[in-house]
Amino acid sequence: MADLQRTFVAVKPDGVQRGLVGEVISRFEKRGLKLIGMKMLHVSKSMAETHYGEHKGKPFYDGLVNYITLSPIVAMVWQGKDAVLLARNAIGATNPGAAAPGTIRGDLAVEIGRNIVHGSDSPESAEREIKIFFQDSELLPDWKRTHQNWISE
Ligand code: IDP
Ligand code: MG
Repeated sequence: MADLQRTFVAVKPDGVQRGLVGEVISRFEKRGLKLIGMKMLHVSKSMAETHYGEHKGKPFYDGLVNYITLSPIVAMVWQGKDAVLLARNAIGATNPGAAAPGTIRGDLAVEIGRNIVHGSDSPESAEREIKIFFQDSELLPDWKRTHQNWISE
């Protein structure tokens, strides 16, 4: 399948603290994406700086690195047709105030600095981000879902 993609999704420290891990996972499961890797970890400052390198120099950068390292996250890799766009749409706009109802941020968050969840913004970002958080051996891209044919033709 040409458009089979992986995307990196993380429940950020606020989402974990607020008990929203299950809620976030549930939305992706129900949508039909396939979970191929998951772990809980405490992000180090250097991992945070690598992951958010594109934002270095912006006014919110120091606060962002602090936020993501405050307490554990749950890191996940989801696979499916157009997984990157599907996940971004399900997550909603960066600023929860502008996020549509029905999206994770639009339903569960109020502030840009506490927006619960991360999702890769392109297939290239996804591959880069997955490598920061997972070894290849920690991913199970080939497990068979018995109802796969009822999700994709
Ligand atoms: P994204 O998470 O929707 O891809 P980005 O623009 O890549 O949004 O920003 C990364 C993260 O940085 C956001 O999810 C949010 O946590 C934080 N962030 C972005 N802009 C601001 C801001 O203006 N103030 C505080 N935090 C911000
Ligand atoms: Mg981003």
